[in-house]
Formats: sequence, C-alpha cells, structure tokens
Amino acid sequence: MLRVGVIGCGGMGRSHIDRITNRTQGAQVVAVSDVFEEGAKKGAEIAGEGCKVYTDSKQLINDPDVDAIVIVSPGFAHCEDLLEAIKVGKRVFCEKPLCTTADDCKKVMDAEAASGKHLIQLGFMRRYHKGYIQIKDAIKTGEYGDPLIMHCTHRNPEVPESYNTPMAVHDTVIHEIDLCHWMVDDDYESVQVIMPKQTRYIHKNCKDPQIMIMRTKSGITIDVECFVNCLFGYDINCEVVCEKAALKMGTPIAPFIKKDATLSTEVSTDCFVLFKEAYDEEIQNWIDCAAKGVIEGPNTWDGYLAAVTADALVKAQESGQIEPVNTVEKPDFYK
Ligand code: ISE
Repeated sequence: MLRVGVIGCGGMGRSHIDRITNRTQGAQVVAVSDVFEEGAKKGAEIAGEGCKVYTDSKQLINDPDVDAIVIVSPGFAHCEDLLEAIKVGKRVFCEKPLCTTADDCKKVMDAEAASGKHLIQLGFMRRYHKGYIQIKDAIKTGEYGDPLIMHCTHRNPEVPESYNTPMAVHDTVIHEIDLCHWMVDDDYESVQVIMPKQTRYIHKNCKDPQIMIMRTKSGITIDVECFVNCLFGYDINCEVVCEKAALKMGTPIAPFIKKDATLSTEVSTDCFVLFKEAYDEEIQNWIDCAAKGVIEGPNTWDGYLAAVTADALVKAQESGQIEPVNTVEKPDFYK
C-alpha cells in the first residue's frame, strides 16, 4: 500500500483525497497539509481515522510514514515543495502548473535530472481521456500517414469576472498545449494568437473568443479555438488531419434521442463530469507506476515545455505576431 501525503486541501485537493480513499486502489492518504488548519482538518476527515494533519508542507514531505506526495496547493507554492521532495527522493503527483514561471520549471527539471530518478508526474489528466488515447494510438499505427494539421475547440459556458485574457492560455488552452504535442510526439517551435470578432457577453478584462495557433518543430500546425463564454456548454473537440485520413475525437457521453420528430443530445457543462474517468485513471496509473518506480504520464519536461509555450502565447496575445518558443535542448534524461 502506497502511503500518500496530500499538500493543499482546497476543492481539488479534497477531490484527490476522496479519489485515493474511495475510487482508486493501492494507496492510502496518511497525511494532509494546508496552510489553513481548518482546511487540512476537512481533508483529513475524508481520508478517515489516523490521517495526520500538518500546516507545514515541509514536515509532511519529511514524514517517514509518507512514501509519496500529491501537490494540489496553488501554483506559486509548487517549486519549493517539488525541490524538497526531490531532495528526499519521494515520488510526486503535482497538479498543473508545474511552477508558475519557466525559470522555476527549469530549476525543478535540473534538480530531478541531477537526482537521476524520474519522480514527478504532472496533472494533465486529459492524456487519460479515451478519446485522445484512441487518436494517438491510431496515428502511431502509421496507417493514416503523417499528421499535418490539428483543429481543436475548447469552449466553456462562462467564466467569472476574475478571468482575464492571459488565463485563456494559463487555465484553459494549457490542456491543448500539453495534449497536442503529446499526441503527435513533437515539441513546439512557434505560436501566434488571432483575435476574431469579440462576443458581447464577455467581461472587460478578457478577450473572447481567441484562436491560438501552435506550430511544432516538424511543421504540424495546430489551431485552438478558445471560447470561454460560449454560453451553451463545456464543448471540447479535436480533429487530426493526416496525409490519408482525418481522425476526429468522438465526444458525446450522452445518448442521441429521437422524439417528436427531433434528434437531440446533451452537451456537458462541467469539465469534472466530462473528464471524470480521466481524473480517476491518471491517479490510478500514478499509483500503479509508483510501485514499479516509473512515470508513464506527463513529466517534468512536459511541465517546462508547457510553461515556455504558455509564455510565448501570452506574448503573442499582446503582439499579434508569430512568437518563437525558446526552450533549452530536451535533456537526454527526458528522451
Ligand atoms: C479549468 O481550470 C480547466 O481545467 C478546464 O478544463 C478549462 O476548460 C477551464 O477554462 C479552466 O478554467
């Protein structure tokens, strides 16, 4: 049984504690921490009797009863805890982002590589969604030729007033940044953002919709329509155009109903409903991999690449120009 300590007991933290306690196998939450003691206690209640409560994440990381760590604290707090976990050689599942700056991501990547052990998995859970896996597997067969273009849509029904233009990159399209390069096994070279006619239903600090374009090193061109006040639902689509075929992800989770001379189906409005299974799968895979001492999911390189690409996209939102994605050479350790 993997003994897990969870850092951060907000909504997502409590959801992971519940997942490890009630919906996955092979691990148990033995300690939780949160800077707010009340929050930590709420988390411990979900884990059940005997779960230790900390307000200092360093103490949790160094607790000899904790084998592995789940980091679900706010992004700005990740770097220090990741470096501490690497120092003591404990395995980590870290919710996105890896760190809030590309420099901090690089620091963590260098420390992990120097430790000689792959310890960190990043919470890009969409890699565990069946629809994307099916497309990735289909591309890998070679039957359809090389991928050339990808079209994605990422629509939210609405976002709060606190959501601003850069968040369309950091909170929303960050999923496609990770997914798209993973599906075609390539890294990014440049990005661009085009602002179409704007919806009247958006708040003043957010441009919406936006079209983000990412070009990979081999030339694959990816367009992502990001539309976070589309009003009608949480609507996620992906199509990969290859030399001999177009592969479109099957999305509906609801049945098609024919009634009163009408064909209808439901559009989800909630990412936690649409990707519920993916969240469970990613944690189960992390637990299973911990027993084998490997990481199969997104790793520290993916976190670093996402951070550098996101910075370039935010720059492109302002400049309207094609912006380069300037990463360091991928270290052999991550190849
Ligand atoms: C949110 O954090 C997510 O992860 C959702 O998938 C995304 O659609 C939303 O825009 C984000 O705020």
